[in-house]
Amino acid sequence: MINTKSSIDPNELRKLFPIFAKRSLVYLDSAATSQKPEIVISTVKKFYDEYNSNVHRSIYDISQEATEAYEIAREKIAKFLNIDKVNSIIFTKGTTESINLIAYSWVRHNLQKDDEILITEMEHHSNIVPWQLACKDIGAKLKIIPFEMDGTLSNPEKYFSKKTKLVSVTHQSNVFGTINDIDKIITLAKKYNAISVIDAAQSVPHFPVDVKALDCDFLAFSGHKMLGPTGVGVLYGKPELLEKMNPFLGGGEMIRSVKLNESTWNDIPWKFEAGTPNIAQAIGLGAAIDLLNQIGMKEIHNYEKKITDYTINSLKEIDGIKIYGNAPNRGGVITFNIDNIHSHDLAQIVNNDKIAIRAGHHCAQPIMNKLNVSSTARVSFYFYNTFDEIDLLCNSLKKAINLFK
Ligand code: 7TS
Repeated sequence: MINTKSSIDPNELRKLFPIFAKRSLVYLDSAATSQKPEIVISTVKKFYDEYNSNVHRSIYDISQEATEAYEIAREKIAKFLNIDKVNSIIFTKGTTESINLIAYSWVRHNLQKDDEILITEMEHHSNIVPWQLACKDIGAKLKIIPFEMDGTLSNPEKYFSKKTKLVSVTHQSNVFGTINDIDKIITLAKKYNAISVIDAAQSVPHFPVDVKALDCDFLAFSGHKMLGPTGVGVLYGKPELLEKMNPFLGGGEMIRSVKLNESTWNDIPWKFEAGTPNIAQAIGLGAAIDLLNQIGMKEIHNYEKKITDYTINSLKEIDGIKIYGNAPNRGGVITFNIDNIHSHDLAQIVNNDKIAIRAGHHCAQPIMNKLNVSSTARVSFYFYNTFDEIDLLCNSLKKAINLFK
């Protein structure tokens, strides 16, 4: 029997999300993007209703208010990650832009021909392609730590060498749900004098991440996967690295002075925030963090562990199901296929029961290639999912099997 007891009451917490009152929806795709609570929506609306203006530019009241709210959001993020130096938090568009920023502003200025970047075979495309592009420009090599068929990484040290200059690894896989031992990766990076980058897109939203304790060099995540609006994400970088790095995008706000033939740069983090940022979205992300803190990240993680165990047990009862990944330490993402039914057909059929699941390659084609499948179905959770919803999913999947008999 799975213990389903938790301090989280998903039925109560669901009431914070307007979408669940407005439509019948079993939403099992939070790894793609989370739903948005009323407090985030109203915080964004309040910005536009009451103090819409640009930041860091003007002395009139509403501009001061906007600047203060934007910078308070940055402070909330630093605190959430247990980071002392607020200037190490850069607002970006999301994980993808955060990783590209490192590839442009650090890698292209610090790597040389034949140097190596190390990633794993279980990365999202956004933690593969930026490095491929950079390696191509520099003549550097992209090396891969393969995953085992249970969705874990074994013996990563084998792939490090004196040439390894940067290692970038996902904290939690968006396909297998595996929570990787990033402490080990960061320790290895230090041993080999390489820069460590953590793709925390699937971890920061779901369990406590203590960046001070991790002591990684960079960490990237997206606001929209953690109750926040789309269009805002974060890059954490060690200030001593950020200080030395070249800017990413050039334009307004990232400068100290501009002459027609040369310019100098603003302090960090603003050196990396060219142009008008996503102000309302950043402030909305601050509201999301307040709510996550109220609910409790440990509690969220424990609840998601329980619903994940319950789902795996329930899915295993279904004939012809194959679940990919079986890591002992995992989060709320489960990927599977059912014999003779294409994952897109599965997603379509459960959609008729108002159940939203993801089907496809999950922006992780190298994983699909190794599993020898073109696509899979995937369910992923947040604290607003109930055990009843899992029963509805399993009934709907059984209906699909009967349809294809
Ligand atoms: N890294 C991981 C591990 C991810 O899961 C995602 C998005 C990204 C990076 C990119 O985040 P973005 O906000 O910049 O797009 N993952 C997914 C997913 O699994 N389904 O849709 C998006």
